[in-house]
Amino acid sequence: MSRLVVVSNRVPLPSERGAKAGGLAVALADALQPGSLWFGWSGRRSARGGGTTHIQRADSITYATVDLSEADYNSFYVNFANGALWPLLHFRLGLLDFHVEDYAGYRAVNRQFAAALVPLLRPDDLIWVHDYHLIPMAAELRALGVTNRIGFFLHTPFVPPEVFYALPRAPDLLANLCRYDVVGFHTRGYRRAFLDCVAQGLGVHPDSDGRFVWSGRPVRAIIDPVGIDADAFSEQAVKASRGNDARMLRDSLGDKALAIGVDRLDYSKGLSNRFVAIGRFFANYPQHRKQISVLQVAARSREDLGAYQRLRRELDRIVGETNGKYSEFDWTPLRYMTRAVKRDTLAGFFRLARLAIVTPLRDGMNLVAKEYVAAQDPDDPGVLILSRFAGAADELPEALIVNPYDADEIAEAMHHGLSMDLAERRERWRSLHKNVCTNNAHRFCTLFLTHLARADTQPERPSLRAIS
Ligand code: GDG
Repeated sequence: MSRLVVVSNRVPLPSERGAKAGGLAVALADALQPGSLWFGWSGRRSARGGGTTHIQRADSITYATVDLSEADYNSFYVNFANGALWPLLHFRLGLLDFHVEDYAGYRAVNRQFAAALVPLLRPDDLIWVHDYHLIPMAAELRALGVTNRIGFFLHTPFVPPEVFYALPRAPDLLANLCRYDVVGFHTRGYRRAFLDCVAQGLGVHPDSDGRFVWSGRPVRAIIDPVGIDADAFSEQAVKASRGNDARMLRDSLGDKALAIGVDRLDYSKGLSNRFVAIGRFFANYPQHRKQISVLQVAARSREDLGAYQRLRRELDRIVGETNGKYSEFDWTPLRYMTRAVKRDTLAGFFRLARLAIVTPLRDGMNLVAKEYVAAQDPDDPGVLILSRFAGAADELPEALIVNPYDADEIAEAMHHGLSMDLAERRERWRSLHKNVCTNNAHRFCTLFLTHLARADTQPERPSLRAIS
């Protein structure tokens, strides 16, 4: 059997796990069989940058990491990946801040990563690269003579040509993305957008299965929604709901219900709009005042970027206004924290919550929606309010689907969710839960790796040339 080599920007080192267990580590846990290798950035900045590869082993998995220099960290990670690509891929052209030297830095770090990875590779390794930071990895590995099968999964949305081509150097980036054997997206819509960009920008016409030939190699674009380990999360939620943190939260609520939001503090997550909608809810439905508190956990992220600093100030302001307007001496409508919470504690909080408010303006998938469903008590489940612009909405239509820009609609969904009878809550939850259990982390990894293992690496075949 081939060895799996995972490549991602941040490597979740065993020594660092805890409060920040990210979605990627959870989604890939199943695929990482003993013997696998995980390669990427150490999270450290050092004067010499990526000169040395640090190797750690835990549970028969090898973690290989490199540092970044301060200059590379700024151009690759802060400025291009998160200051240009992230807003672009979330339809936020107004926030796109492109500088050609940052793109050069992005390309250079991908080249450094490829050079550090090559000595660790074996001829039959399957290489699985993750996310927008590392789009040029395959091209850089190929330039160094790597002939292995290489796949890429994009965790964000992909955008249609009229948005994508606003990015200077977009054709170069897209041509690099087409150097993989398999390119995976969460939804049909994202794959469609990618194939439209390929057709429009590269003049190549993919077939109805998402296959085409680029640079002499067959490429296949697939739909593979990311999932969670629903059973494990559910167990964690049951256990944590009996633990200390859940008890303290329950005691602090008294007889009031809980609504919960959990997101990285990111403008894509729609937190400003959500907070305005929560104010609207208490204005439009005064009968719920003092009956429910909303807890928003918004772990700080990417604090080096101005857009994130501005967002944080804006959220502080809206929370202050909302609480100033509606609080009573014995009741706070909106509890807001910008520190991360431990994963098992979160699972317990999800189980306590009567409502989850998951309203990103755009989101590749959104795992919180799936975690909330997995954490519920089947006999008395809560209600999920979900943005139509999260990839998860494609799979979870039995949630209360809302337009995250419409404060009245979110307020109405909160009222609807709180008024919903037990029979309807159970019926909706059963369908949601079935989906979360079926489209789980195991299926996500197996589907991708099956496609990758079967990828046709032969140079251009006549049948494919005819359609390109
Ligand atoms: C990207 C895409 C796509 C959140 N706060 C805390 C915490 N979390 C955990 C959640 C969840 C994960 O982090 C966040 O996953 P999301 O999917 O919601 O969002 P992104 O971080 O933006 O992830 C997204 C995902 O990749 C996977 O493909 O779904 O669309 O943007 O697991 O529970 N975990 C802990 N403390 C926190 O305070 N421990």
